[in-house]
Amino acid sequence: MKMVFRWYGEGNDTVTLAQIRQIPGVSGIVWALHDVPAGEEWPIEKIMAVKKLADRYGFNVDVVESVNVHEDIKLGLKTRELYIENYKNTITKLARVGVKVICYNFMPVFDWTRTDMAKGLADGSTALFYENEKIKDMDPMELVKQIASNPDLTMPGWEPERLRHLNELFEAYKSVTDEDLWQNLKYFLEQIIPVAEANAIKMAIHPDDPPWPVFGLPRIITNHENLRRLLNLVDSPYNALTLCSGSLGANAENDVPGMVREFVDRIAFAHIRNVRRFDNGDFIETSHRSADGSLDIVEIMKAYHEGGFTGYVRPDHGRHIWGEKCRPGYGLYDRALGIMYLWGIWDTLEKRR
Ligand code: DNO
Repeated sequence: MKMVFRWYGEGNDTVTLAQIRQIPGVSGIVWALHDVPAGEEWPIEKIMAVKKLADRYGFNVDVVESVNVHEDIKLGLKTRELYIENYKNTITKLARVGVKVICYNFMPVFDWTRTDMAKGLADGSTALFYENEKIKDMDPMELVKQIASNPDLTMPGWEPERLRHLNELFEAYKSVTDEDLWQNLKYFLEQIIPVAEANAIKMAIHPDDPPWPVFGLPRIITNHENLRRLLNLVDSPYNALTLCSGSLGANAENDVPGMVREFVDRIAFAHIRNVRRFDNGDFIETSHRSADGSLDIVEIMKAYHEGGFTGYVRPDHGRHIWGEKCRPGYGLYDRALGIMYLWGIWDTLEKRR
């Protein structure tokens, strides 16, 4: 496996490349042009600038997370043609700096959703939390207002640009069923996968987080059967997965090691994190350690190892520990601890081989 670390860019992240370089075994940064709105073509100069910076620290830029998909594509509107064209051009440009994997998602309107960015854990740290009842009763506009009024709450995927047209978007999605969303995803993939293939870039879809509908919006990348369906929409190794253990694992019915075993050849990118699930459907993100959460991270790593996984891995969200002020879930310390846990498991498995 190739270990990589998500980095939001200079001036946009509390973690520095100099710090990341001191985490053992990290070969690349997972990056994006966070200031380019979804649907627009990425400017080559900006892409080159990230590459130049990464080179200075000896990091590869193989994995991009994310090139966001414009809502018109998900909604299947006529205007999608322009945005698909832009997407294709971005893929081609990313190939010029050696990108190998593009992570994206197909969640309507919102990306990942939580109700509390800093819920206290018993050890005094804080972590991202999802409270089922709260979401059920919540007007999404309320959540958006909270986020807009508190810069510390910024979550990727909840960019102001995306949220500006929220009412219209909700209106537009009213008539979109799960099946429509599948059709729109198929249409998108049929157009972009040949371009990805020609550029040797794997398109790795991220599962929906949490893996169930929120605010009445459809969500389809949620379980084993649907991952299988996704891979069959376009049967190419370039139509691949970002298998996120924490997203899928929020639903106790999802057998994450089983998914890894079945799909390992089509997983381009592994997001690894643990979550503790509660009986009422709430969940909180924990340290990576198996004993701390509901997911057996050792078993998940074993499944990757047995499958001969050679793709990219990143520690996913971490807790906020040792007083660190950082983007929710994206501090330095707990993700670095997570990496050492993952390496510990992996190196032991390697030695036993
Ligand atoms: C959350 C991330 C997601 C992910 C997107 C992929 O921390 O895992 O925001 O980047 O869903 O497009």
